[in-house]
Amino acid sequence: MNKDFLKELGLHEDNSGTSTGQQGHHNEAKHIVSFSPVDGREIGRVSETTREQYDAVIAQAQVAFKHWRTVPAPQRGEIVRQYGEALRKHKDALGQLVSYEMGKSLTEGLGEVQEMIDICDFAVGLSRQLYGLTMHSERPLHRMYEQWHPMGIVGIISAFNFPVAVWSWNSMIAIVCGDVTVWKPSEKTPMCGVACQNIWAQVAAANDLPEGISSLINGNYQVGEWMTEDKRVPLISATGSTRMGKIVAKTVGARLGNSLLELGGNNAMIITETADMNLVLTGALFGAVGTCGQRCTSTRRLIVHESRYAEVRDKLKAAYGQLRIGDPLDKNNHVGPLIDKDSVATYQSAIEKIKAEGGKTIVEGGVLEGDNYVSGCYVKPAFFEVTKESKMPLHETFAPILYIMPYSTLEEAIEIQNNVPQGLSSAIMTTSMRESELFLSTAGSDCGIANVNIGTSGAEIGGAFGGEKETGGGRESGSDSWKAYMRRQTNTINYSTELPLAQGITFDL
Ligand code: UN1
Repeated sequence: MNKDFLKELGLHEDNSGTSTGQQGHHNEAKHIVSFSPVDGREIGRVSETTREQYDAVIAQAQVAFKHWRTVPAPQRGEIVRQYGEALRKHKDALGQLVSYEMGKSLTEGLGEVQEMIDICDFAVGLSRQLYGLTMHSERPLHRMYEQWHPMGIVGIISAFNFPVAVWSWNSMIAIVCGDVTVWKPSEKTPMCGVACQNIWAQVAAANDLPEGISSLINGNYQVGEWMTEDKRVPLISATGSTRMGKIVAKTVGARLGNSLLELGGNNAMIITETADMNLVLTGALFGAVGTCGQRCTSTRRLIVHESRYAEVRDKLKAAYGQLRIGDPLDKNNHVGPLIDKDSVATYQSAIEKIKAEGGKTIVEGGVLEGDNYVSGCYVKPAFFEVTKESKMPLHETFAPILYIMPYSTLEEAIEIQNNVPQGLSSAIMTTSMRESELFLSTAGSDCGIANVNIGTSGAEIGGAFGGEKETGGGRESGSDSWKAYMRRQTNTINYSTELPLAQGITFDL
Protein backbone atom coordinates (compact mmCIF):
# COMPACT_ATOMS: atom_id res chain seq x y z
CA MET A 1 0.00 0.00 0.00
CA ASN A 2 1.22 3.48 -0.86
CA LYS A 3 1.78 5.43 2.34
CA ASP A 4 2.90 8.75 0.84
CA PHE A 5 0.11 10.39 2.80
CA LEU A 6 2.16 9.89 5.99
CA LYS A 7 5.05 11.88 4.53
CA GLU A 8 2.76 14.62 3.26
CA LEU A 9 1.38 15.04 6.79
CA GLY A 10 4.86 15.24 8.33
CA LEU A 11 4.47 11.92 10.14
CA HIS A 12 7.45 9.76 11.00
CA GLU A 13 7.81 6.37 12.55
CA ASP A 14 8.67 8.13 15.78
CA ASN A 15 6.83 11.38 16.45
CA SER A 16 8.45 12.13 19.79
CA GLY A 17 9.53 15.63 18.95
CA THR A 18 6.18 16.78 17.69
CA SER A 19 3.70 15.32 20.13
CA THR A 20 3.58 18.37 22.33
CA GLY A 21 4.49 20.80 19.63
CA GLN A 22 7.81 21.23 21.43
CA GLN A 23 11.19 20.06 20.33
CA GLY A 24 13.46 18.11 22.60
CA HIS A 25 14.86 14.72 23.38
CA HIS A 26 12.36 12.34 24.78
CA ASN A 27 14.32 9.17 24.31
CA GLU A 28 13.29 7.81 27.65
CA ALA A 29 9.67 8.70 27.13
CA LYS A 30 7.02 6.05 26.95
CA HIS A 31 5.32 5.68 23.63
CA ILE A 32 1.88 5.05 22.31
CA VAL A 33 2.22 2.77 19.34
CA SER A 34 -0.45 3.16 16.71
CA PHE A 35 -1.51 -0.02 14.89
CA SER A 36 -3.82 0.12 11.92
CA PRO A 37 -7.01 -1.95 12.24
CA VAL A 38 -6.89 -2.16 8.43
CA ASP A 39 -3.83 -4.43 8.19
CA GLY A 40 -2.60 -4.74 11.77
CA ARG A 41 0.64 -2.92 10.98
CA GLU A 42 2.37 -0.35 13.10
CA ILE A 43 1.81 3.12 11.63
CA GLY A 44 4.13 4.91 13.98
CA ARG A 45 4.60 5.97 17.55
CA VAL A 46 3.98 9.08 19.57
CA SER A 47 5.63 9.88 22.89
CA GLU A 48 3.42 10.06 25.94
CA THR A 49 3.31 13.47 27.54
CA THR A 50 5.00 13.52 30.94
CA ARG A 51 3.67 15.53 33.87
CA GLU A 52 6.52 17.99 33.42
CA GLN A 53 5.73 18.44 29.74
CA TYR A 54 2.05 18.79 30.56
CA ASP A 55 2.76 21.64 32.94
CA ALA A 56 4.96 23.29 30.33
CA VAL A 57 2.18 23.00 27.73
CA ILE A 58 -0.35 24.58 30.09
CA ALA A 59 2.05 27.36 31.07
CA GLN A 60 2.68 28.11 27.42
CA ALA A 61 -1.06 28.05 26.70
CA GLN A 62 -1.63 30.56 29.50
CA VAL A 63 0.89 32.94 27.96
CA ALA A 64 -0.59 32.41 24.49
CA PHE A 65 -4.07 33.15 25.82
CA LYS A 66 -3.03 36.57 27.14
CA HIS A 67 -2.04 37.48 23.62
CA TRP A 68 -4.77 35.66 21.70
CA ARG A 69 -7.66 37.18 23.66
CA THR A 70 -6.57 40.66 22.54
CA VAL A 71 -6.51 39.77 18.83
CA PRO A 72 -9.78 41.00 17.27
CA ALA A 73 -12.14 38.09 16.64
CA PRO A 74 -12.30 38.60 12.84
CA GLN A 75 -8.48 38.39 12.76
CA ARG A 76 -8.68 35.17 14.72
CA GLY A 77 -11.17 34.07 12.09
CA GLU A 78 -8.61 34.80 9.39
CA ILE A 79 -6.23 32.26 10.98
CA VAL A 80 -9.00 29.69 11.02
CA ARG A 81 -9.72 30.51 7.38
CA GLN A 82 -6.11 29.70 6.57
CA TYR A 83 -6.34 26.47 8.52
CA GLY A 84 -9.38 25.53 6.44
CA GLU A 85 -7.38 26.27 3.28
CA ALA A 86 -4.52 24.08 4.50
CA LEU A 87 -7.02 21.30 5.18
CA ARG A 88 -8.33 21.62 1.63
CA LYS A 89 -4.77 21.15 0.40
CA HIS A 90 -4.18 18.08 2.55
CA LYS A 91 -7.71 16.67 2.36
CA ASP A 92 -6.74 13.53 0.46
CA ALA A 93 -3.79 12.71 2.68
CA LEU A 94 -5.64 13.38 5.94
CA GLY A 95 -8.69 11.45 4.73
CA GLN A 96 -6.43 8.48 3.96
CA LEU A 97 -4.78 8.68 7.36
CA VAL A 98 -8.18 8.76 9.10
CA SER A 99 -9.27 5.74 7.10
CA TYR A 100 -6.01 3.87 7.74
CA GLU A 101 -5.66 4.64 11.43
CA MET A 102 -9.33 4.48 12.42
CA GLY A 103 -10.64 2.00 9.85
CA LYS A 104 -13.62 3.91 8.43
CA SER A 105 -14.17 3.86 4.69
CA LEU A 106 -12.10 6.29 2.64
CA THR A 107 -15.26 8.14 1.57
CA GLU A 108 -16.14 8.62 5.23
CA GLY A 109 -12.54 9.60 6.04
CA LEU A 110 -12.68 12.28 3.36
CA GLY A 111 -16.15 13.24 4.61
CA GLU A 112 -14.70 13.76 8.04
CA VAL A 113 -12.05 16.13 6.70
CA GLN A 114 -14.83 17.90 4.80
CA GLU A 115 -16.61 18.41 8.14
CA MET A 116 -13.41 20.03 9.42
CA ILE A 117 -13.29 22.35 6.42
CA ASP A 118 -16.95 23.22 6.86
CA ILE A 119 -16.56 24.00 10.54
CA CYS A 120 -13.62 26.30 9.66
CA ASP A 121 -15.89 28.17 7.24
CA PHE A 122 -18.60 28.32 9.88
CA ALA A 123 -16.12 29.60 12.48
CA VAL A 124 -14.81 32.29 10.12
CA GLY A 125 -18.34 33.69 9.73
CA LEU A 126 -18.93 33.32 13.42
CA SER A 127 -15.84 35.40 14.17
CA ARG A 128 -17.88 38.46 13.14
CA GLN A 129 -21.02 37.34 14.92
CA LEU A 130 -20.22 36.66 18.56
CA TYR A 131 -23.25 38.71 19.45
CA GLY A 132 -24.50 39.71 22.86
CA LEU A 133 -27.93 41.21 23.57
CA THR A 134 -28.73 44.77 24.54
CA MET A 135 -31.36 45.26 27.26
CA HIS A 136 -33.45 48.24 28.29
CA SER A 137 -32.39 49.41 31.71
CA GLU A 138 -35.19 50.23 34.17
CA ARG A 139 -33.21 53.28 35.23
CA PRO A 140 -33.00 56.59 33.29
CA LEU A 141 -29.78 57.42 31.44
CA HIS A 142 -28.46 53.92 31.92
CA ARG A 143 -27.38 51.43 29.31
CA MET A 144 -27.35 47.71 29.78
CA TYR A 145 -25.92 45.04 27.55
CA GLU A 146 -24.07 41.78 27.64
CA GLN A 147 -20.81 40.78 26.03
CA TRP A 148 -19.03 37.49 25.54
CA HIS A 149 -15.41 37.15 26.55
CA PRO A 150 -13.01 34.29 25.90
CA MET A 151 -12.75 31.80 28.71
CA GLY A 152 -9.12 30.69 28.61
CA ILE A 153 -7.74 27.23 28.04
CA VAL A 154 -10.20 24.73 26.59
CA GLY A 155 -9.21 21.09 27.17
CA ILE A 156 -10.44 18.80 24.43
CA ILE A 157 -10.68 15.04 24.97
CA SER A 158 -11.76 13.26 21.81
CA ALA A 159 -12.68 9.73 20.79
CA PHE A 160 -11.22 7.42 18.15
CA ASN A 161 -14.31 7.26 15.97
CA PHE A 162 -14.11 10.84 14.69
CA PRO A 163 -10.40 11.31 15.27
CA VAL A 164 -10.11 14.69 13.55
CA ALA A 165 -13.58 16.25 13.03
CA VAL A 166 -14.71 16.36 16.65
CA TRP A 167 -11.49 18.14 17.66
CA SER A 168 -12.03 20.71 14.93
CA TRP A 169 -15.65 21.36 15.97
CA ASN A 170 -14.31 22.27 19.38
CA SER A 171 -11.02 23.90 18.58
CA MET A 172 -11.97 26.01 15.58
CA ILE A 173 -14.95 27.48 17.44
CA ALA A 174 -12.90 27.95 20.64
CA ILE A 175 -10.09 29.64 18.71
CA VAL A 176 -12.32 32.25 17.05
CA CYS A 177 -13.85 32.81 20.49
CA GLY A 178 -10.36 33.84 21.69
CA ASP A 179 -9.64 30.71 23.70
CA VAL A 180 -6.59 28.51 23.36
CA THR A 181 -6.91 24.75 23.19
CA VAL A 182 -5.10 21.70 24.55
CA TRP A 183 -6.10 18.49 22.84
CA LYS A 184 -5.78 14.94 24.11
CA PRO A 185 -6.78 12.70 21.21
CA SER A 186 -7.76 9.08 21.70
CA GLU A 187 -4.80 6.76 22.35
CA LYS A 188 -6.21 4.64 19.54
CA THR A 189 -5.71 7.35 16.91
CA PRO A 190 -2.69 9.42 18.02
CA MET A 191 -1.27 9.89 14.51
CA CYS A 192 -4.38 11.79 13.46
CA GLY A 193 -3.71 14.19 16.32
CA VAL A 194 -0.10 14.77 15.28
CA ALA A 195 -1.17 15.30 11.65
CA CYS A 196 -3.70 18.01 12.58
CA GLN A 197 -1.18 19.65 14.88
CA ASN A 198 1.47 19.63 12.13
CA ILE A 199 -0.92 21.42 9.78
CA TRP A 200 -1.71 23.92 12.54
CA ALA A 201 2.02 24.48 13.11
CA GLN A 202 2.45 25.45 9.43
CA VAL A 203 -0.34 28.02 9.62
CA ALA A 204 0.94 29.33 12.96
CA ALA A 205 4.48 29.71 11.59
CA ALA A 206 3.29 31.47 8.43
CA ASN A 207 1.52 34.03 10.63
CA ASP A 208 4.18 34.36 13.34
CA LEU A 209 1.74 33.19 15.96
CA PRO A 210 3.08 32.22 19.36
CA GLU A 211 3.13 28.54 20.29
CA GLY A 212 0.37 27.45 22.59
CA ILE A 213 -2.77 28.59 20.79
CA SER A 214 -3.39 25.00 19.81
CA SER A 215 -1.48 22.30 21.69
CA LEU A 216 -1.43 18.55 21.73
CA ILE A 217 -0.84 16.16 24.60
CA ASN A 218 -0.81 12.37 24.41
CA GLY A 219 -1.37 9.58 26.83
CA ASN A 220 -3.89 7.47 28.63
CA TYR A 221 -6.64 8.44 31.09
CA GLN A 222 -3.98 9.70 33.52
CA VAL A 223 -2.97 12.50 31.16
CA GLY A 224 -6.65 13.33 30.70
CA GLU A 225 -7.03 13.47 34.46
CA TRP A 226 -4.25 16.04 34.82
CA MET A 227 -6.37 18.25 32.64
CA THR A 228 -9.77 17.52 34.21
CA GLU A 229 -8.33 18.25 37.67
CA ASP A 230 -6.52 21.38 36.53
CA LYS A 231 -8.02 24.71 37.63
CA ARG A 232 -6.05 26.42 34.87
CA VAL A 233 -8.38 24.75 32.36
CA PRO A 234 -11.81 26.35 32.82
CA LEU A 235 -13.60 24.23 30.21
CA ILE A 236 -13.25 20.55 29.39
CA SER A 237 -15.01 19.34 26.28
CA ALA A 238 -15.08 15.55 26.27
CA THR A 239 -16.40 13.14 23.68
CA GLY A 240 -16.50 9.43 24.38
CA SER A 241 -18.21 6.81 26.50
CA THR A 242 -20.77 7.55 29.19
CA ARG A 243 -18.46 5.83 31.69
CA MET A 244 -15.65 8.28 30.85
CA GLY A 245 -18.07 11.23 30.83
CA LYS A 246 -19.30 10.50 34.33
CA ILE A 247 -15.73 10.54 35.65
CA VAL A 248 -14.93 13.76 33.78
CA ALA A 249 -18.14 15.45 34.99
CA LYS A 250 -17.42 14.53 38.60
CA THR A 251 -13.80 15.67 38.52
CA VAL A 252 -14.48 18.93 36.69
CA GLY A 253 -17.62 19.53 38.76
CA ALA A 254 -15.67 19.09 42.01
CA ARG A 255 -13.60 22.16 41.09
CA LEU A 256 -16.68 23.94 39.66
CA GLY A 257 -15.19 23.99 36.22
CA ASN A 258 -17.32 23.73 33.10
CA SER A 259 -17.68 20.58 31.14
CA LEU A 260 -19.21 20.02 27.74
CA LEU A 261 -20.03 16.35 27.31
CA GLU A 262 -20.91 14.44 24.18
CA LEU A 263 -21.25 10.81 25.20
CA GLY A 264 -23.02 7.64 24.18
CA GLY A 265 -26.08 7.30 22.00
CA ASN A 266 -28.64 4.55 21.50
CA ASN A 267 -30.34 5.83 18.46
CA ALA A 268 -33.58 4.51 17.08
CA MET A 269 -35.46 4.86 13.84
CA ILE A 270 -39.24 4.64 14.01
CA ILE A 271 -40.66 3.30 10.75
CA THR A 272 -44.36 4.01 10.49
CA GLU A 273 -47.19 2.59 8.39
CA THR A 274 -46.78 5.39 5.86
CA ALA A 275 -42.97 5.26 5.49
CA ASP A 276 -41.34 5.49 2.07
CA MET A 277 -39.42 2.21 1.89
CA ASN A 278 -36.61 3.52 -0.35
CA LEU A 279 -35.67 6.07 2.26
CA VAL A 280 -35.92 3.51 5.03
CA LEU A 281 -33.49 1.08 3.47
CA THR A 282 -30.72 3.58 2.72
CA GLY A 283 -31.16 5.43 6.02
CA ALA A 284 -31.27 2.32 8.19
CA LEU A 285 -28.46 0.50 6.43
CA PHE A 286 -26.02 3.42 6.40
CA GLY A 287 -26.96 4.28 9.98
CA ALA A 288 -26.36 0.73 11.20
CA VAL A 289 -23.22 -0.33 9.32
CA GLY A 290 -21.55 2.97 8.35
CA THR A 291 -18.25 3.47 10.24
CA CYS A 292 -18.78 -0.20 11.22
CA GLY A 293 -21.43 0.89 13.72
CA GLN A 294 -18.94 3.11 15.56
CA ARG A 295 -20.63 6.50 15.36
CA CYS A 296 -22.28 7.81 18.46
CA THR A 297 -25.19 8.51 16.09
CA SER A 298 -25.21 4.98 14.59
CA THR A 299 -28.66 3.44 14.24
CA ARG A 300 -28.97 0.70 16.84
CA ARG A 301 -32.74 0.07 16.97
CA LEU A 302 -35.50 -0.09 14.39
CA ILE A 303 -38.98 0.27 15.83
CA VAL A 304 -41.35 -0.74 13.05
CA HIS A 305 -45.13 -0.59 12.72
CA GLU A 306 -46.51 -4.13 12.73
CA SER A 307 -48.04 -3.67 9.28
CA ARG A 308 -44.58 -3.02 7.72
CA TYR A 309 -42.51 -5.19 10.03
CA ALA A 310 -41.96 -8.27 7.86
CA GLU A 311 -41.31 -6.12 4.79
CA VAL A 312 -38.63 -4.00 6.53
CA ARG A 313 -36.99 -7.03 8.10
CA ASP A 314 -36.83 -9.00 4.85
CA LYS A 315 -35.72 -6.14 2.62
CA LEU A 316 -33.01 -5.14 5.04
CA LYS A 317 -31.86 -8.73 5.34
CA ALA A 318 -31.46 -8.79 1.56
CA ALA A 319 -29.59 -5.47 1.65
CA TYR A 320 -27.20 -6.81 4.32
CA GLY A 321 -26.41 -9.60 1.86
CA GLN A 322 -25.03 -7.01 -0.59
CA LEU A 323 -22.54 -5.48 1.86
CA ARG A 324 -18.88 -5.75 1.01
CA ILE A 325 -16.64 -5.87 4.07
CA GLY A 326 -12.91 -5.31 3.77
CA ASP A 327 -10.08 -2.81 3.33
CA PRO A 328 -11.74 0.57 3.91
CA LEU A 329 -9.28 2.29 1.58
CA ASP A 330 -10.70 0.22 -1.29
CA LYS A 331 -13.66 2.21 -2.53
CA ASN A 332 -15.53 -0.97 -3.45
CA ASN A 333 -16.00 -1.88 0.19
CA HIS A 334 -18.82 -0.54 2.34
CA VAL A 335 -17.65 -1.63 5.78
CA GLY A 336 -14.17 -1.57 7.28
CA PRO A 337 -12.85 -3.07 10.53
CA LEU A 338 -13.65 -2.34 14.14
CA ILE A 339 -11.02 -0.22 15.88
CA ASP A 340 -9.23 -3.05 17.72
CA LYS A 341 -9.49 -6.58 19.07
CA ASP A 342 -10.97 -5.42 22.38
CA SER A 343 -13.80 -3.99 20.40
CA VAL A 344 -14.19 -7.27 18.52
CA ALA A 345 -14.44 -9.07 21.87
CA THR A 346 -17.13 -6.65 23.06
CA TYR A 347 -19.07 -7.22 19.84
CA GLN A 348 -18.83 -11.01 20.26
CA SER A 349 -19.93 -10.99 23.87
CA ALA A 350 -22.87 -8.69 23.05
CA ILE A 351 -24.04 -11.15 20.40
CA GLU A 352 -23.83 -14.02 22.89
CA LYS A 353 -25.92 -12.07 25.36
CA ILE A 354 -28.52 -11.16 22.73
CA LYS A 355 -28.90 -14.80 21.81
CA ALA A 356 -29.00 -15.85 25.46
CA GLU A 357 -31.92 -13.54 26.11
CA GLY A 358 -33.85 -14.91 23.17
CA GLY A 359 -32.90 -12.53 20.34
CA LYS A 360 -33.56 -14.13 16.97
CA THR A 361 -30.81 -13.91 14.36
CA ILE A 362 -31.82 -12.39 11.04
CA VAL A 363 -28.29 -11.77 9.79
CA GLU A 364 -25.57 -13.74 11.54
CA GLY A 365 -22.51 -11.88 12.79
CA GLY A 366 -19.03 -13.24 13.25
CA VAL A 367 -15.37 -12.39 12.94
CA LEU A 368 -13.86 -12.62 9.47
CA GLU A 369 -10.68 -14.56 8.90
CA GLY A 370 -8.29 -14.92 5.99
CA ASP A 371 -5.76 -12.96 3.97
CA ASN A 372 -7.94 -9.88 3.62
CA TYR A 373 -8.65 -9.69 7.33
CA VAL A 374 -5.23 -10.22 8.93
CA SER A 375 -5.73 -7.51 11.56
CA GLY A 376 -8.42 -9.66 13.19
CA CYS A 377 -10.70 -6.61 13.47
CA TYR A 378 -13.15 -7.30 10.64
CA VAL A 379 -16.62 -8.42 11.66
CA LYS A 380 -19.90 -9.03 9.87
CA PRO A 381 -22.68 -6.56 10.59
CA ALA A 382 -25.32 -8.47 12.55
CA PHE A 383 -29.09 -8.00 12.67
CA PHE A 384 -31.42 -9.32 15.40
CA GLU A 385 -35.12 -9.51 16.01
CA VAL A 386 -36.00 -8.64 19.62
CA THR A 387 -39.03 -7.53 21.63
CA LYS A 388 -39.66 -4.35 23.55
CA GLU A 389 -38.92 -6.32 26.75
CA SER A 390 -35.37 -7.25 25.63
CA LYS A 391 -32.59 -5.81 27.76
CA MET A 392 -29.62 -5.73 25.36
CA PRO A 393 -31.12 -2.99 23.16
CA LEU A 394 -30.95 -0.68 26.18
CA HIS A 395 -27.15 -0.78 25.96
CA GLU A 396 -24.95 0.90 23.44
CA THR A 397 -22.60 -1.64 21.88
CA PHE A 398 -20.12 0.27 19.75
CA ALA A 399 -20.27 -2.17 16.83
CA PRO A 400 -22.52 -2.99 13.86
CA ILE A 401 -25.36 -4.70 15.71
CA LEU A 402 -28.89 -3.73 14.74
CA TYR A 403 -32.12 -4.63 16.53
CA ILE A 404 -35.61 -4.66 15.05
CA MET A 405 -38.84 -4.74 17.06
CA PRO A 406 -42.52 -4.16 16.23
CA TYR A 407 -44.99 -1.58 17.60
CA SER A 408 -48.70 -0.93 17.18
CA THR A 409 -49.31 2.72 18.12
CA LEU A 410 -47.00 5.67 17.55
CA GLU A 411 -47.26 6.66 21.22
CA GLU A 412 -45.94 3.21 22.10
CA ALA A 413 -43.12 3.53 19.55
CA ILE A 414 -42.06 6.89 20.98
CA GLU A 415 -42.09 5.42 24.46
CA ILE A 416 -39.90 2.49 23.40
CA GLN A 417 -37.55 4.90 21.69
CA ASN A 418 -37.23 7.18 24.69
CA ASN A 419 -36.99 4.38 27.21
CA VAL A 420 -33.19 4.09 27.11
CA PRO A 421 -30.58 5.88 29.25
CA GLN A 422 -29.15 7.82 26.29
CA GLY A 423 -30.71 10.66 24.28
CA LEU A 424 -28.55 11.59 21.30
CA SER A 425 -30.16 11.03 17.90
CA SER A 426 -33.52 9.77 16.64
CA ALA A 427 -35.44 9.47 13.41
CA ILE A 428 -38.94 8.87 12.14
CA MET A 429 -39.63 7.60 8.64
CA THR A 430 -43.12 8.73 7.68
CA THR A 431 -45.08 10.51 4.98
CA SER A 432 -47.76 11.57 7.46
CA MET A 433 -47.61 15.12 8.74
CA ARG A 434 -49.49 14.09 11.88
CA GLU A 435 -46.99 11.39 12.72
CA SER A 436 -43.97 13.56 12.11
CA GLU A 437 -45.36 16.47 14.13
CA LEU A 438 -46.18 14.21 17.08
CA PHE A 439 -42.62 12.85 16.95
CA LEU A 440 -41.21 16.39 17.01
CA SER A 441 -43.62 17.68 19.67
CA THR A 442 -43.04 17.98 23.42
CA ALA A 443 -44.54 14.49 23.72
CA GLY A 444 -42.19 13.16 21.06
CA SER A 445 -38.52 12.27 20.85
CA ASP A 446 -36.47 13.18 23.93
CA CYS A 447 -33.20 13.32 21.97
CA GLY A 448 -30.91 16.22 21.08
CA ILE A 449 -31.36 15.34 17.42
CA ALA A 450 -34.73 14.35 15.91
CA ASN A 451 -34.90 13.76 12.17
CA VAL A 452 -37.76 13.16 9.76
CA ASN A 453 -37.08 10.95 6.75
CA ILE A 454 -33.34 11.05 7.43
CA GLY A 455 -31.36 8.42 9.35
CA THR A 456 -29.92 8.99 12.80
CA SER A 457 -26.31 9.53 11.70
CA GLY A 458 -24.66 12.01 9.40
CA ALA A 459 -25.56 15.25 11.18
CA GLU A 460 -24.57 18.51 9.48
CA ILE A 461 -22.12 20.80 11.24
CA GLY A 462 -24.49 23.80 11.12
CA GLY A 463 -26.73 22.45 13.88
CA ALA A 464 -25.94 22.08 17.55
CA PHE A 465 -24.67 18.53 18.06
CA GLY A 466 -25.28 16.59 21.26
CA GLY A 467 -27.97 15.03 23.37
CA GLU A 468 -29.76 14.57 26.66
CA LYS A 469 -29.67 12.17 29.62
CA GLU A 470 -26.57 9.97 29.62
CA THR A 471 -25.45 11.57 26.37
CA GLY A 472 -24.27 14.36 28.64
CA GLY A 473 -26.29 17.44 27.65
CA GLY A 474 -23.50 19.31 25.83
CA ARG A 475 -23.84 20.90 22.41
CA GLU A 476 -20.95 21.27 19.99
CA SER A 477 -20.45 22.52 16.47
CA GLY A 478 -23.04 24.84 14.92
CA SER A 479 -25.97 27.05 15.96
CA ASP A 480 -25.07 28.96 19.16
CA SER A 481 -22.87 26.20 20.61
CA TRP A 482 -20.05 28.79 20.67
CA LYS A 483 -21.56 30.25 23.83
CA ALA A 484 -20.23 27.28 25.81
CA TYR A 485 -16.70 28.41 24.95
CA MET A 486 -17.10 31.98 26.23
CA ARG A 487 -18.03 33.69 29.45
CA ARG A 488 -20.96 36.05 29.52
CA GLN A 489 -20.68 39.42 31.17
CA THR A 490 -23.59 41.74 31.89
CA ASN A 491 -22.64 45.40 31.81
CA THR A 492 -24.71 48.31 33.16
CA ILE A 493 -23.47 51.82 32.54
CA ASN A 494 -24.80 54.94 34.25
CA TYR A 495 -24.27 58.13 32.25
CA SER A 496 -26.45 60.33 34.46
CA THR A 497 -25.41 62.54 37.38
CA GLU A 498 -27.60 60.55 39.80
CA LEU A 499 -27.17 57.08 41.24
CA PRO A 500 -30.67 55.60 41.19
CA LEU A 501 -30.77 52.12 42.70
CA ALA A 502 -32.49 49.22 41.01
CA GLN A 503 -35.88 47.99 42.18
CA GLY A 504 -36.72 51.56 43.28
CA ILE A 505 -34.75 51.25 46.52
CA THR A 506 -33.72 54.51 48.16
CA PHE A 507 -30.75 54.84 50.42
CA ASP A 508 -30.60 58.44 51.68
CA LEU A 509 -27.66 59.52 53.78
C1 UN1 B 1 -19.70 11.01 16.60
O1 UN1 B 1 -20.05 9.89 16.28
O2 UN1 B 1 -18.96 11.19 17.60
O3 UN1 B 1 -23.75 12.71 12.85
C2 UN1 B 1 -20.01 12.21 15.84
C3 UN1 B 1 -22.72 12.14 12.47
C4 UN1 B 1 -21.43 12.91 12.41
C5 UN1 B 1 -20.86 13.11 13.75
C6 UN1 B 1 -20.83 11.94 14.62
N1 UN1 B 1 -21.56 14.16 11.72
O4 UN1 B 1 -22.71 10.99 12.14
